[in-house]
Order: sequence, then C-alpha cells, then structure tokens
Amino acid sequence: MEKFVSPTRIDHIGIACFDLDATVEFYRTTYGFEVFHREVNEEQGVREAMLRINGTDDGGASYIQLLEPTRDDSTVAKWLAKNGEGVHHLAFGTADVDATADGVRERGVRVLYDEPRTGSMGSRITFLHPKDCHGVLTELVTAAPETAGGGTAGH
Ligand code: V0V
Ligand code: CO
Repeated sequence: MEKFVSPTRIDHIGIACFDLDATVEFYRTTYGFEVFHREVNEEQGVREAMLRINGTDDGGASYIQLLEPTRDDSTVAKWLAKNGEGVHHLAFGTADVDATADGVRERGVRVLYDEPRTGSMGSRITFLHPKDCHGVLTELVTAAPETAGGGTAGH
C-alpha cells in the first residue's frame, strides 16, 4: 500500500446558482470579493466563476466556486431542480490527487472517476460519492503547477 497523501487545505466551496452574473454581483457588493477566473467546463456542464478568498500556508489558495449549469442534463442542473440554490460541494486541495484518491478508495469510499479529470484553471479533480461522505459531495483537487503558487495565473 502506498503512503496516504492527506489533503492539506480547503481548495473551494462549490455553490450552485441559477444566474452566475447575479450571484457574482452579490458576492462583489456584499463582501468585496472579485472574480479571479472564469471558465466553461463542457465535460462537467458548468459555467463557473472562481472568487479567490485567501492564500494558504502550503502556497495554494482557497476559493468560492460559483456554478451555473450549461445544460439541463448536467449534474448541477439536476441538483438545482431538486434543491434550489445553495452549497453543492466541498473541495479539498491535495499535493497528489491520484494518491489521495487511491487511499480514500482503499478506505471503502466510492471515487466517482477511475482517473482524475480536468477542473478549474487546469487543475486535476475527482469526486467522492456523497452517500459515502455523510451527505457531502466531496471533490479532491490538485492545482495546475502554474497556479499552485497562488499567483496571478488565470486572469
Ligand atoms: C446528489 N446527492 C447529493 C448531491 N448530489 N448529496 C449531497 N450533495 C450533492 N451535491 C444525493 C442525492 O440527494 C441522492 O440522494 C443521491 O445523492 C443520488 O443523487 P441523484 O440526484 O440521483 O444524482 P446522481 O446519482 O445522478 O448524481 C449524483 C452524483 C453526481 C454525486 C454522482 O452529482 C456527480 O457525478 N457529481 C460529480 C460531478 C459534479 O458534481 N460536477 C459539477 C461540479 P437520495 O435523494 O437518494 O437520498 S464541476 C467542478 O466542481 C469543477 C469543474 C471544479 O471544481 O473544477
Ligand atoms: Co468544484
């Protein structure tokens, strides 16, 4: 068994919304949080805005990830139809998403992808089934090397 690689920080909290621009505006006017990065992830069926909240002592950063579905059959669209707007998932940052996912899988938690997929800002991501995580859809993230320093990449 390989050595387990624990996550070291909260990378982001994913929040599902019906109107991305209106939600971005709420976070800007209420808290002063600015958009750090925007992208569309067609594979995941989301249009997203990343609001960078703080750097972390491992050189990474923590974000709020605002998510609007791009199509009716996406996971976020399905979730919004059932629950309305709100907190959709929690994402832990790890230096090695492959090793962390393997270790979590060995502990009996369902990892949703055989191999990590592409996430925000070129990160590598996978998800753990919420039913195995006490009701929390949990994402594991390793930042792309160029953004791991918490620098200005992604604008
Ligand atoms: C579903 N369930 C949840 C949940 N989504 N529980 C907590 N949090 C969530 N977000 C519960 C749901 O209430 C059901 O429980 C049960 O799981 C099965 O749900 P379902 O509605 O039948 O939906 P499924 O099974 O079709 O899909 C659920 C999973 C799906 C988790 C498998 O959402 C998935 O593959 N998620 C991973 C991908 C994803 O979410 N991508 C969007 C973010 P009851 O009612 O039976 O008790 S993309 C992203 O974060 C990116 C790009 C990034 O960070 O870079
Ligand atoms: Co996410």
